[in-house]
This record gives sequence, structure tokens and C-alpha cells, in this order.
Amino acid sequence: MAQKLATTCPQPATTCRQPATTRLRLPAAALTCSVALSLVTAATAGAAEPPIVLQDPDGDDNGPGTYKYPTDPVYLPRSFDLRKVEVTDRGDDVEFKVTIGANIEDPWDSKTWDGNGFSLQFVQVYLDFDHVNGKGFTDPLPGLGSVKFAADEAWDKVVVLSPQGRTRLSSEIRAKAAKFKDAIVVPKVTRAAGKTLTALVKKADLKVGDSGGAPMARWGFQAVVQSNEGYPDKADLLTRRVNENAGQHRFGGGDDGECDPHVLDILAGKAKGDKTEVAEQHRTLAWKCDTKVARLPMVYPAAP
Ligand SMILES: [Ca+2]
Ligand SMILES: [Ca+2]
Ligand SMILES: [Ca+2]
Repeated sequence: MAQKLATTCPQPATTCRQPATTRLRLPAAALTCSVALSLVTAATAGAAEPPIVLQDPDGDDNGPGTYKYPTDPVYLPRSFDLRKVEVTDRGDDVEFKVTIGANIEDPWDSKTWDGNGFSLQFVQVYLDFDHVNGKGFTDPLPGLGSVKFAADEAWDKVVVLSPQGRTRLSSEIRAKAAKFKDAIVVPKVTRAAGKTLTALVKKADLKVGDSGGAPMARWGFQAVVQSNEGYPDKADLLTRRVNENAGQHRFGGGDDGECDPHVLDILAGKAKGDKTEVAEQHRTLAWKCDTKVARLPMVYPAAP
């Protein structure tokens, strides 16, 4: 509201400030400007906590550096390229916004399967509330392949931004991820607009005992970009596999067995979006059959 009113200001804002004695003689447009300025000030004074913003470089939607998109033309370039995560306190709710590098489309007509208005993307936002060794889960949700969190970065809740409706998500979670069921947060609402997925989560659903709830910069965050697979492998939670060679609906550049992480893009380093984070992502997602398991790092925005 304040922003909209402010645009009615006929001058740059700095020239709108007038001494009180002259304000009475100002023309109508300038008075509108004055009102707008006070509204802007009021809005700023009552503003909620700013969002926690995590950024990611462009063009690193290739997991450990080798992954290729499936060959079907629906997988538009940059459809899995993470760019930004914003977490905002909304009173009784917490909003998670995830921006990627392409417009989010709905090529598989999600309305026909009770979906959320998009088809391809599936983002899992992992949260570590305590940063305490051994408290939480080190395994990710099933379907991300061979990859783990470190013990001192164990996650406590994961918010799933999926195009699948609540009924399908809940039945998949019951069947394939029962041990995580209290830690998986299915949003009240998940929707797509432009390049951004937005999910609204009940704050109460983010509580674990005394921790969690309102978002804090001292939490750990990781956003894993995957692809929604409506016909997943029997143990996978609605995720698309990475094989050695890309197929019509399979990512390539990995392994046909179980050695590789099934992860396209993640946050890395300090999540400022700088180019060093590309190499950091490739390093942490590096894998080797029988000798090296890839790691999903947590990002702690409040850390020095
Ligand atoms: Ca990226
Ligand atoms: Ca934890
Ligand atoms: Ca990345």
C-alpha cells in the first residue's frame, strides 16, 4: 500500500520534504506526496522482521558438476537452477519463497492430478534448529540418492515444496518416509508465479520441543532442488533419478547404481550467490562408489 501511494509522488522523494510553514500552500499533488511519505514512514516503523535471504549463483544446476537435464523438451534450461531462498515470519505462519532461473510452467497440467499449478520442480528446504552434534537426521528424504548431512548439522524439519497435492504427498510419506513423518512439513499452500515457488507453513508445524517456530538467522538452511516424478522408483519420495546417461525423463551424468547424489542444485558456502559457491557445491557433492559419499552442507546465516 505504502509503496503504491509513494509512486504518486510527482518528484523524487527528497524534494518532497517541505518546511511546515510552506506545506499549507502546496498544490494537491504535493499534499498526496506528503501523505504518502508519512505512510511509508509508518509502514517502516511497524515492519516485521526482514526475511532471511539465501542466494545461489546461476548456472550450477548440475549437481557435482556433471549432471545433465533429461532430453524431453519440457525440461527447459535453468528449470532446476536455484537462485534465491527467502524465509519470512508471517505471524502464525512462515513463508518460504524459492526462486529459480526459469519461468515455472505446468506442462503436465497439474490440475488434472490435484496438483499445485506447476509440474517439474520439487524443492526440499532442510532446517537445523540447534546445530548440535547428533540432534536430528543426517539422512535426507528417500530419493536423493547417496548423500548425507554431517552429524553436527543434522536437520530437524524439512519443508517440501512439491506440485503434488496433500493427499498424494501424505500417502507417499506414509509409505516411504514413515521414520521422518513428524519432521516433514507439508505446507498449507504451495503455489508458483513467474520464477518463484511460494509455500506457507504453519509456525506450529516448525516446532520441535522448545526449538523451531519463528525463523532465525542462527538456524541452518539447505534447499535441495530436485524434479517431481509422479511415477517414482518404489523407494523414492516423488523424485527423479540421475543415471549415467540422460534419458527422456532421467537426468544424466551420474551413476546407474546407488553411488551418486540425486541432487541438481543446492546452497553452498555462505549462500551469498558468488561464483566461489559453484566450486564449493561441486566439491561437497563429489562422490565415488564405495569410497566417498556426497555431503549436503547446512548454511548458517548468522555465522561469522
Ligand atoms: Ca544455482
Ligand atoms: Ca539439528
Ligand atoms: Ca548452488
